[in-house]
Amino acid sequence: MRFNAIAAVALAPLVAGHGAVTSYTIGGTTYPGYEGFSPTGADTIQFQWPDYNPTMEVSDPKMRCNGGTSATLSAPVTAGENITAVWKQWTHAQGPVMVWMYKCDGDFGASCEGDGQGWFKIDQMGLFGTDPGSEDWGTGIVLKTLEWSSKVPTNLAPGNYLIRHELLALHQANTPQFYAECAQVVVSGSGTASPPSDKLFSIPTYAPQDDPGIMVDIYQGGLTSYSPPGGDVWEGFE
Ligand SMILES: *[C@@H]1O[C@H](CO)[C@@H](O)[C@H](O)[C@H]1NC(C)=O
Ligand SMILES: [Cu+2]
Repeated sequence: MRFNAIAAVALAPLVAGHGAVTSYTIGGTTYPGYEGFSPTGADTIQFQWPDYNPTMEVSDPKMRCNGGTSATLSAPVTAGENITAVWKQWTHAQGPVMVWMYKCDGDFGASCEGDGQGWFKIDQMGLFGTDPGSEDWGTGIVLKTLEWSSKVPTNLAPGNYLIRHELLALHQANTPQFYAECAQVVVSGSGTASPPSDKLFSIPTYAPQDDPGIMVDIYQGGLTSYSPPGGDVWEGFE
């Protein structure tokens, strides 16, 4: 949202309108995400976070999982299967969708909060048309369909992983808004692959704040192509 005087009148409902991943579907089974303002301690696969406010700085600790650090549940997924994130509502149609994973050292919990340079992209979509003022963006698809489906790399090594869905809203010039949530999944399969170090990033601060994919005015300067911050997807074959 633009926090101008008119919007401020209706601030609370607008902020709630940003939405979050409220459930995940894997292999025909639905797992609970987090709806915000739920009673604390709800059983979810998603890290529970404190508020719906956008994260504005790529270095903000809330970048990682919107301030959440743990969940009581996890969902099983076989490498090569898709994970579909479902939003109850979403507001903005300009900006990329980025989906990241992180391999835990062992168990979920305090030792698996996403520390260090361990995050890799499994899926992303930025601008797929030529008019950045249009809804031809990954987040434009989320606006219309309220879901995003991503394939877990077929040869990804089994283990406990976090999956992080990140919507970067770019509708306001040079004022990026990040919305990210993390969930716990247990990957099975016979894969042995792990991403090479050039595909691994730390979150927060996977890119500088002045990255052209972050600090951008999509309405000026004849922008016709766009690269999401944080590099390419790891296809899973290395
Ligand atoms: C699975 O995810 C990929 C992206 O990783 C997507 O292209 C494909 O459409 C998805 N399949 C289904 C059935 O949703
Ligand atoms: Cu907004």
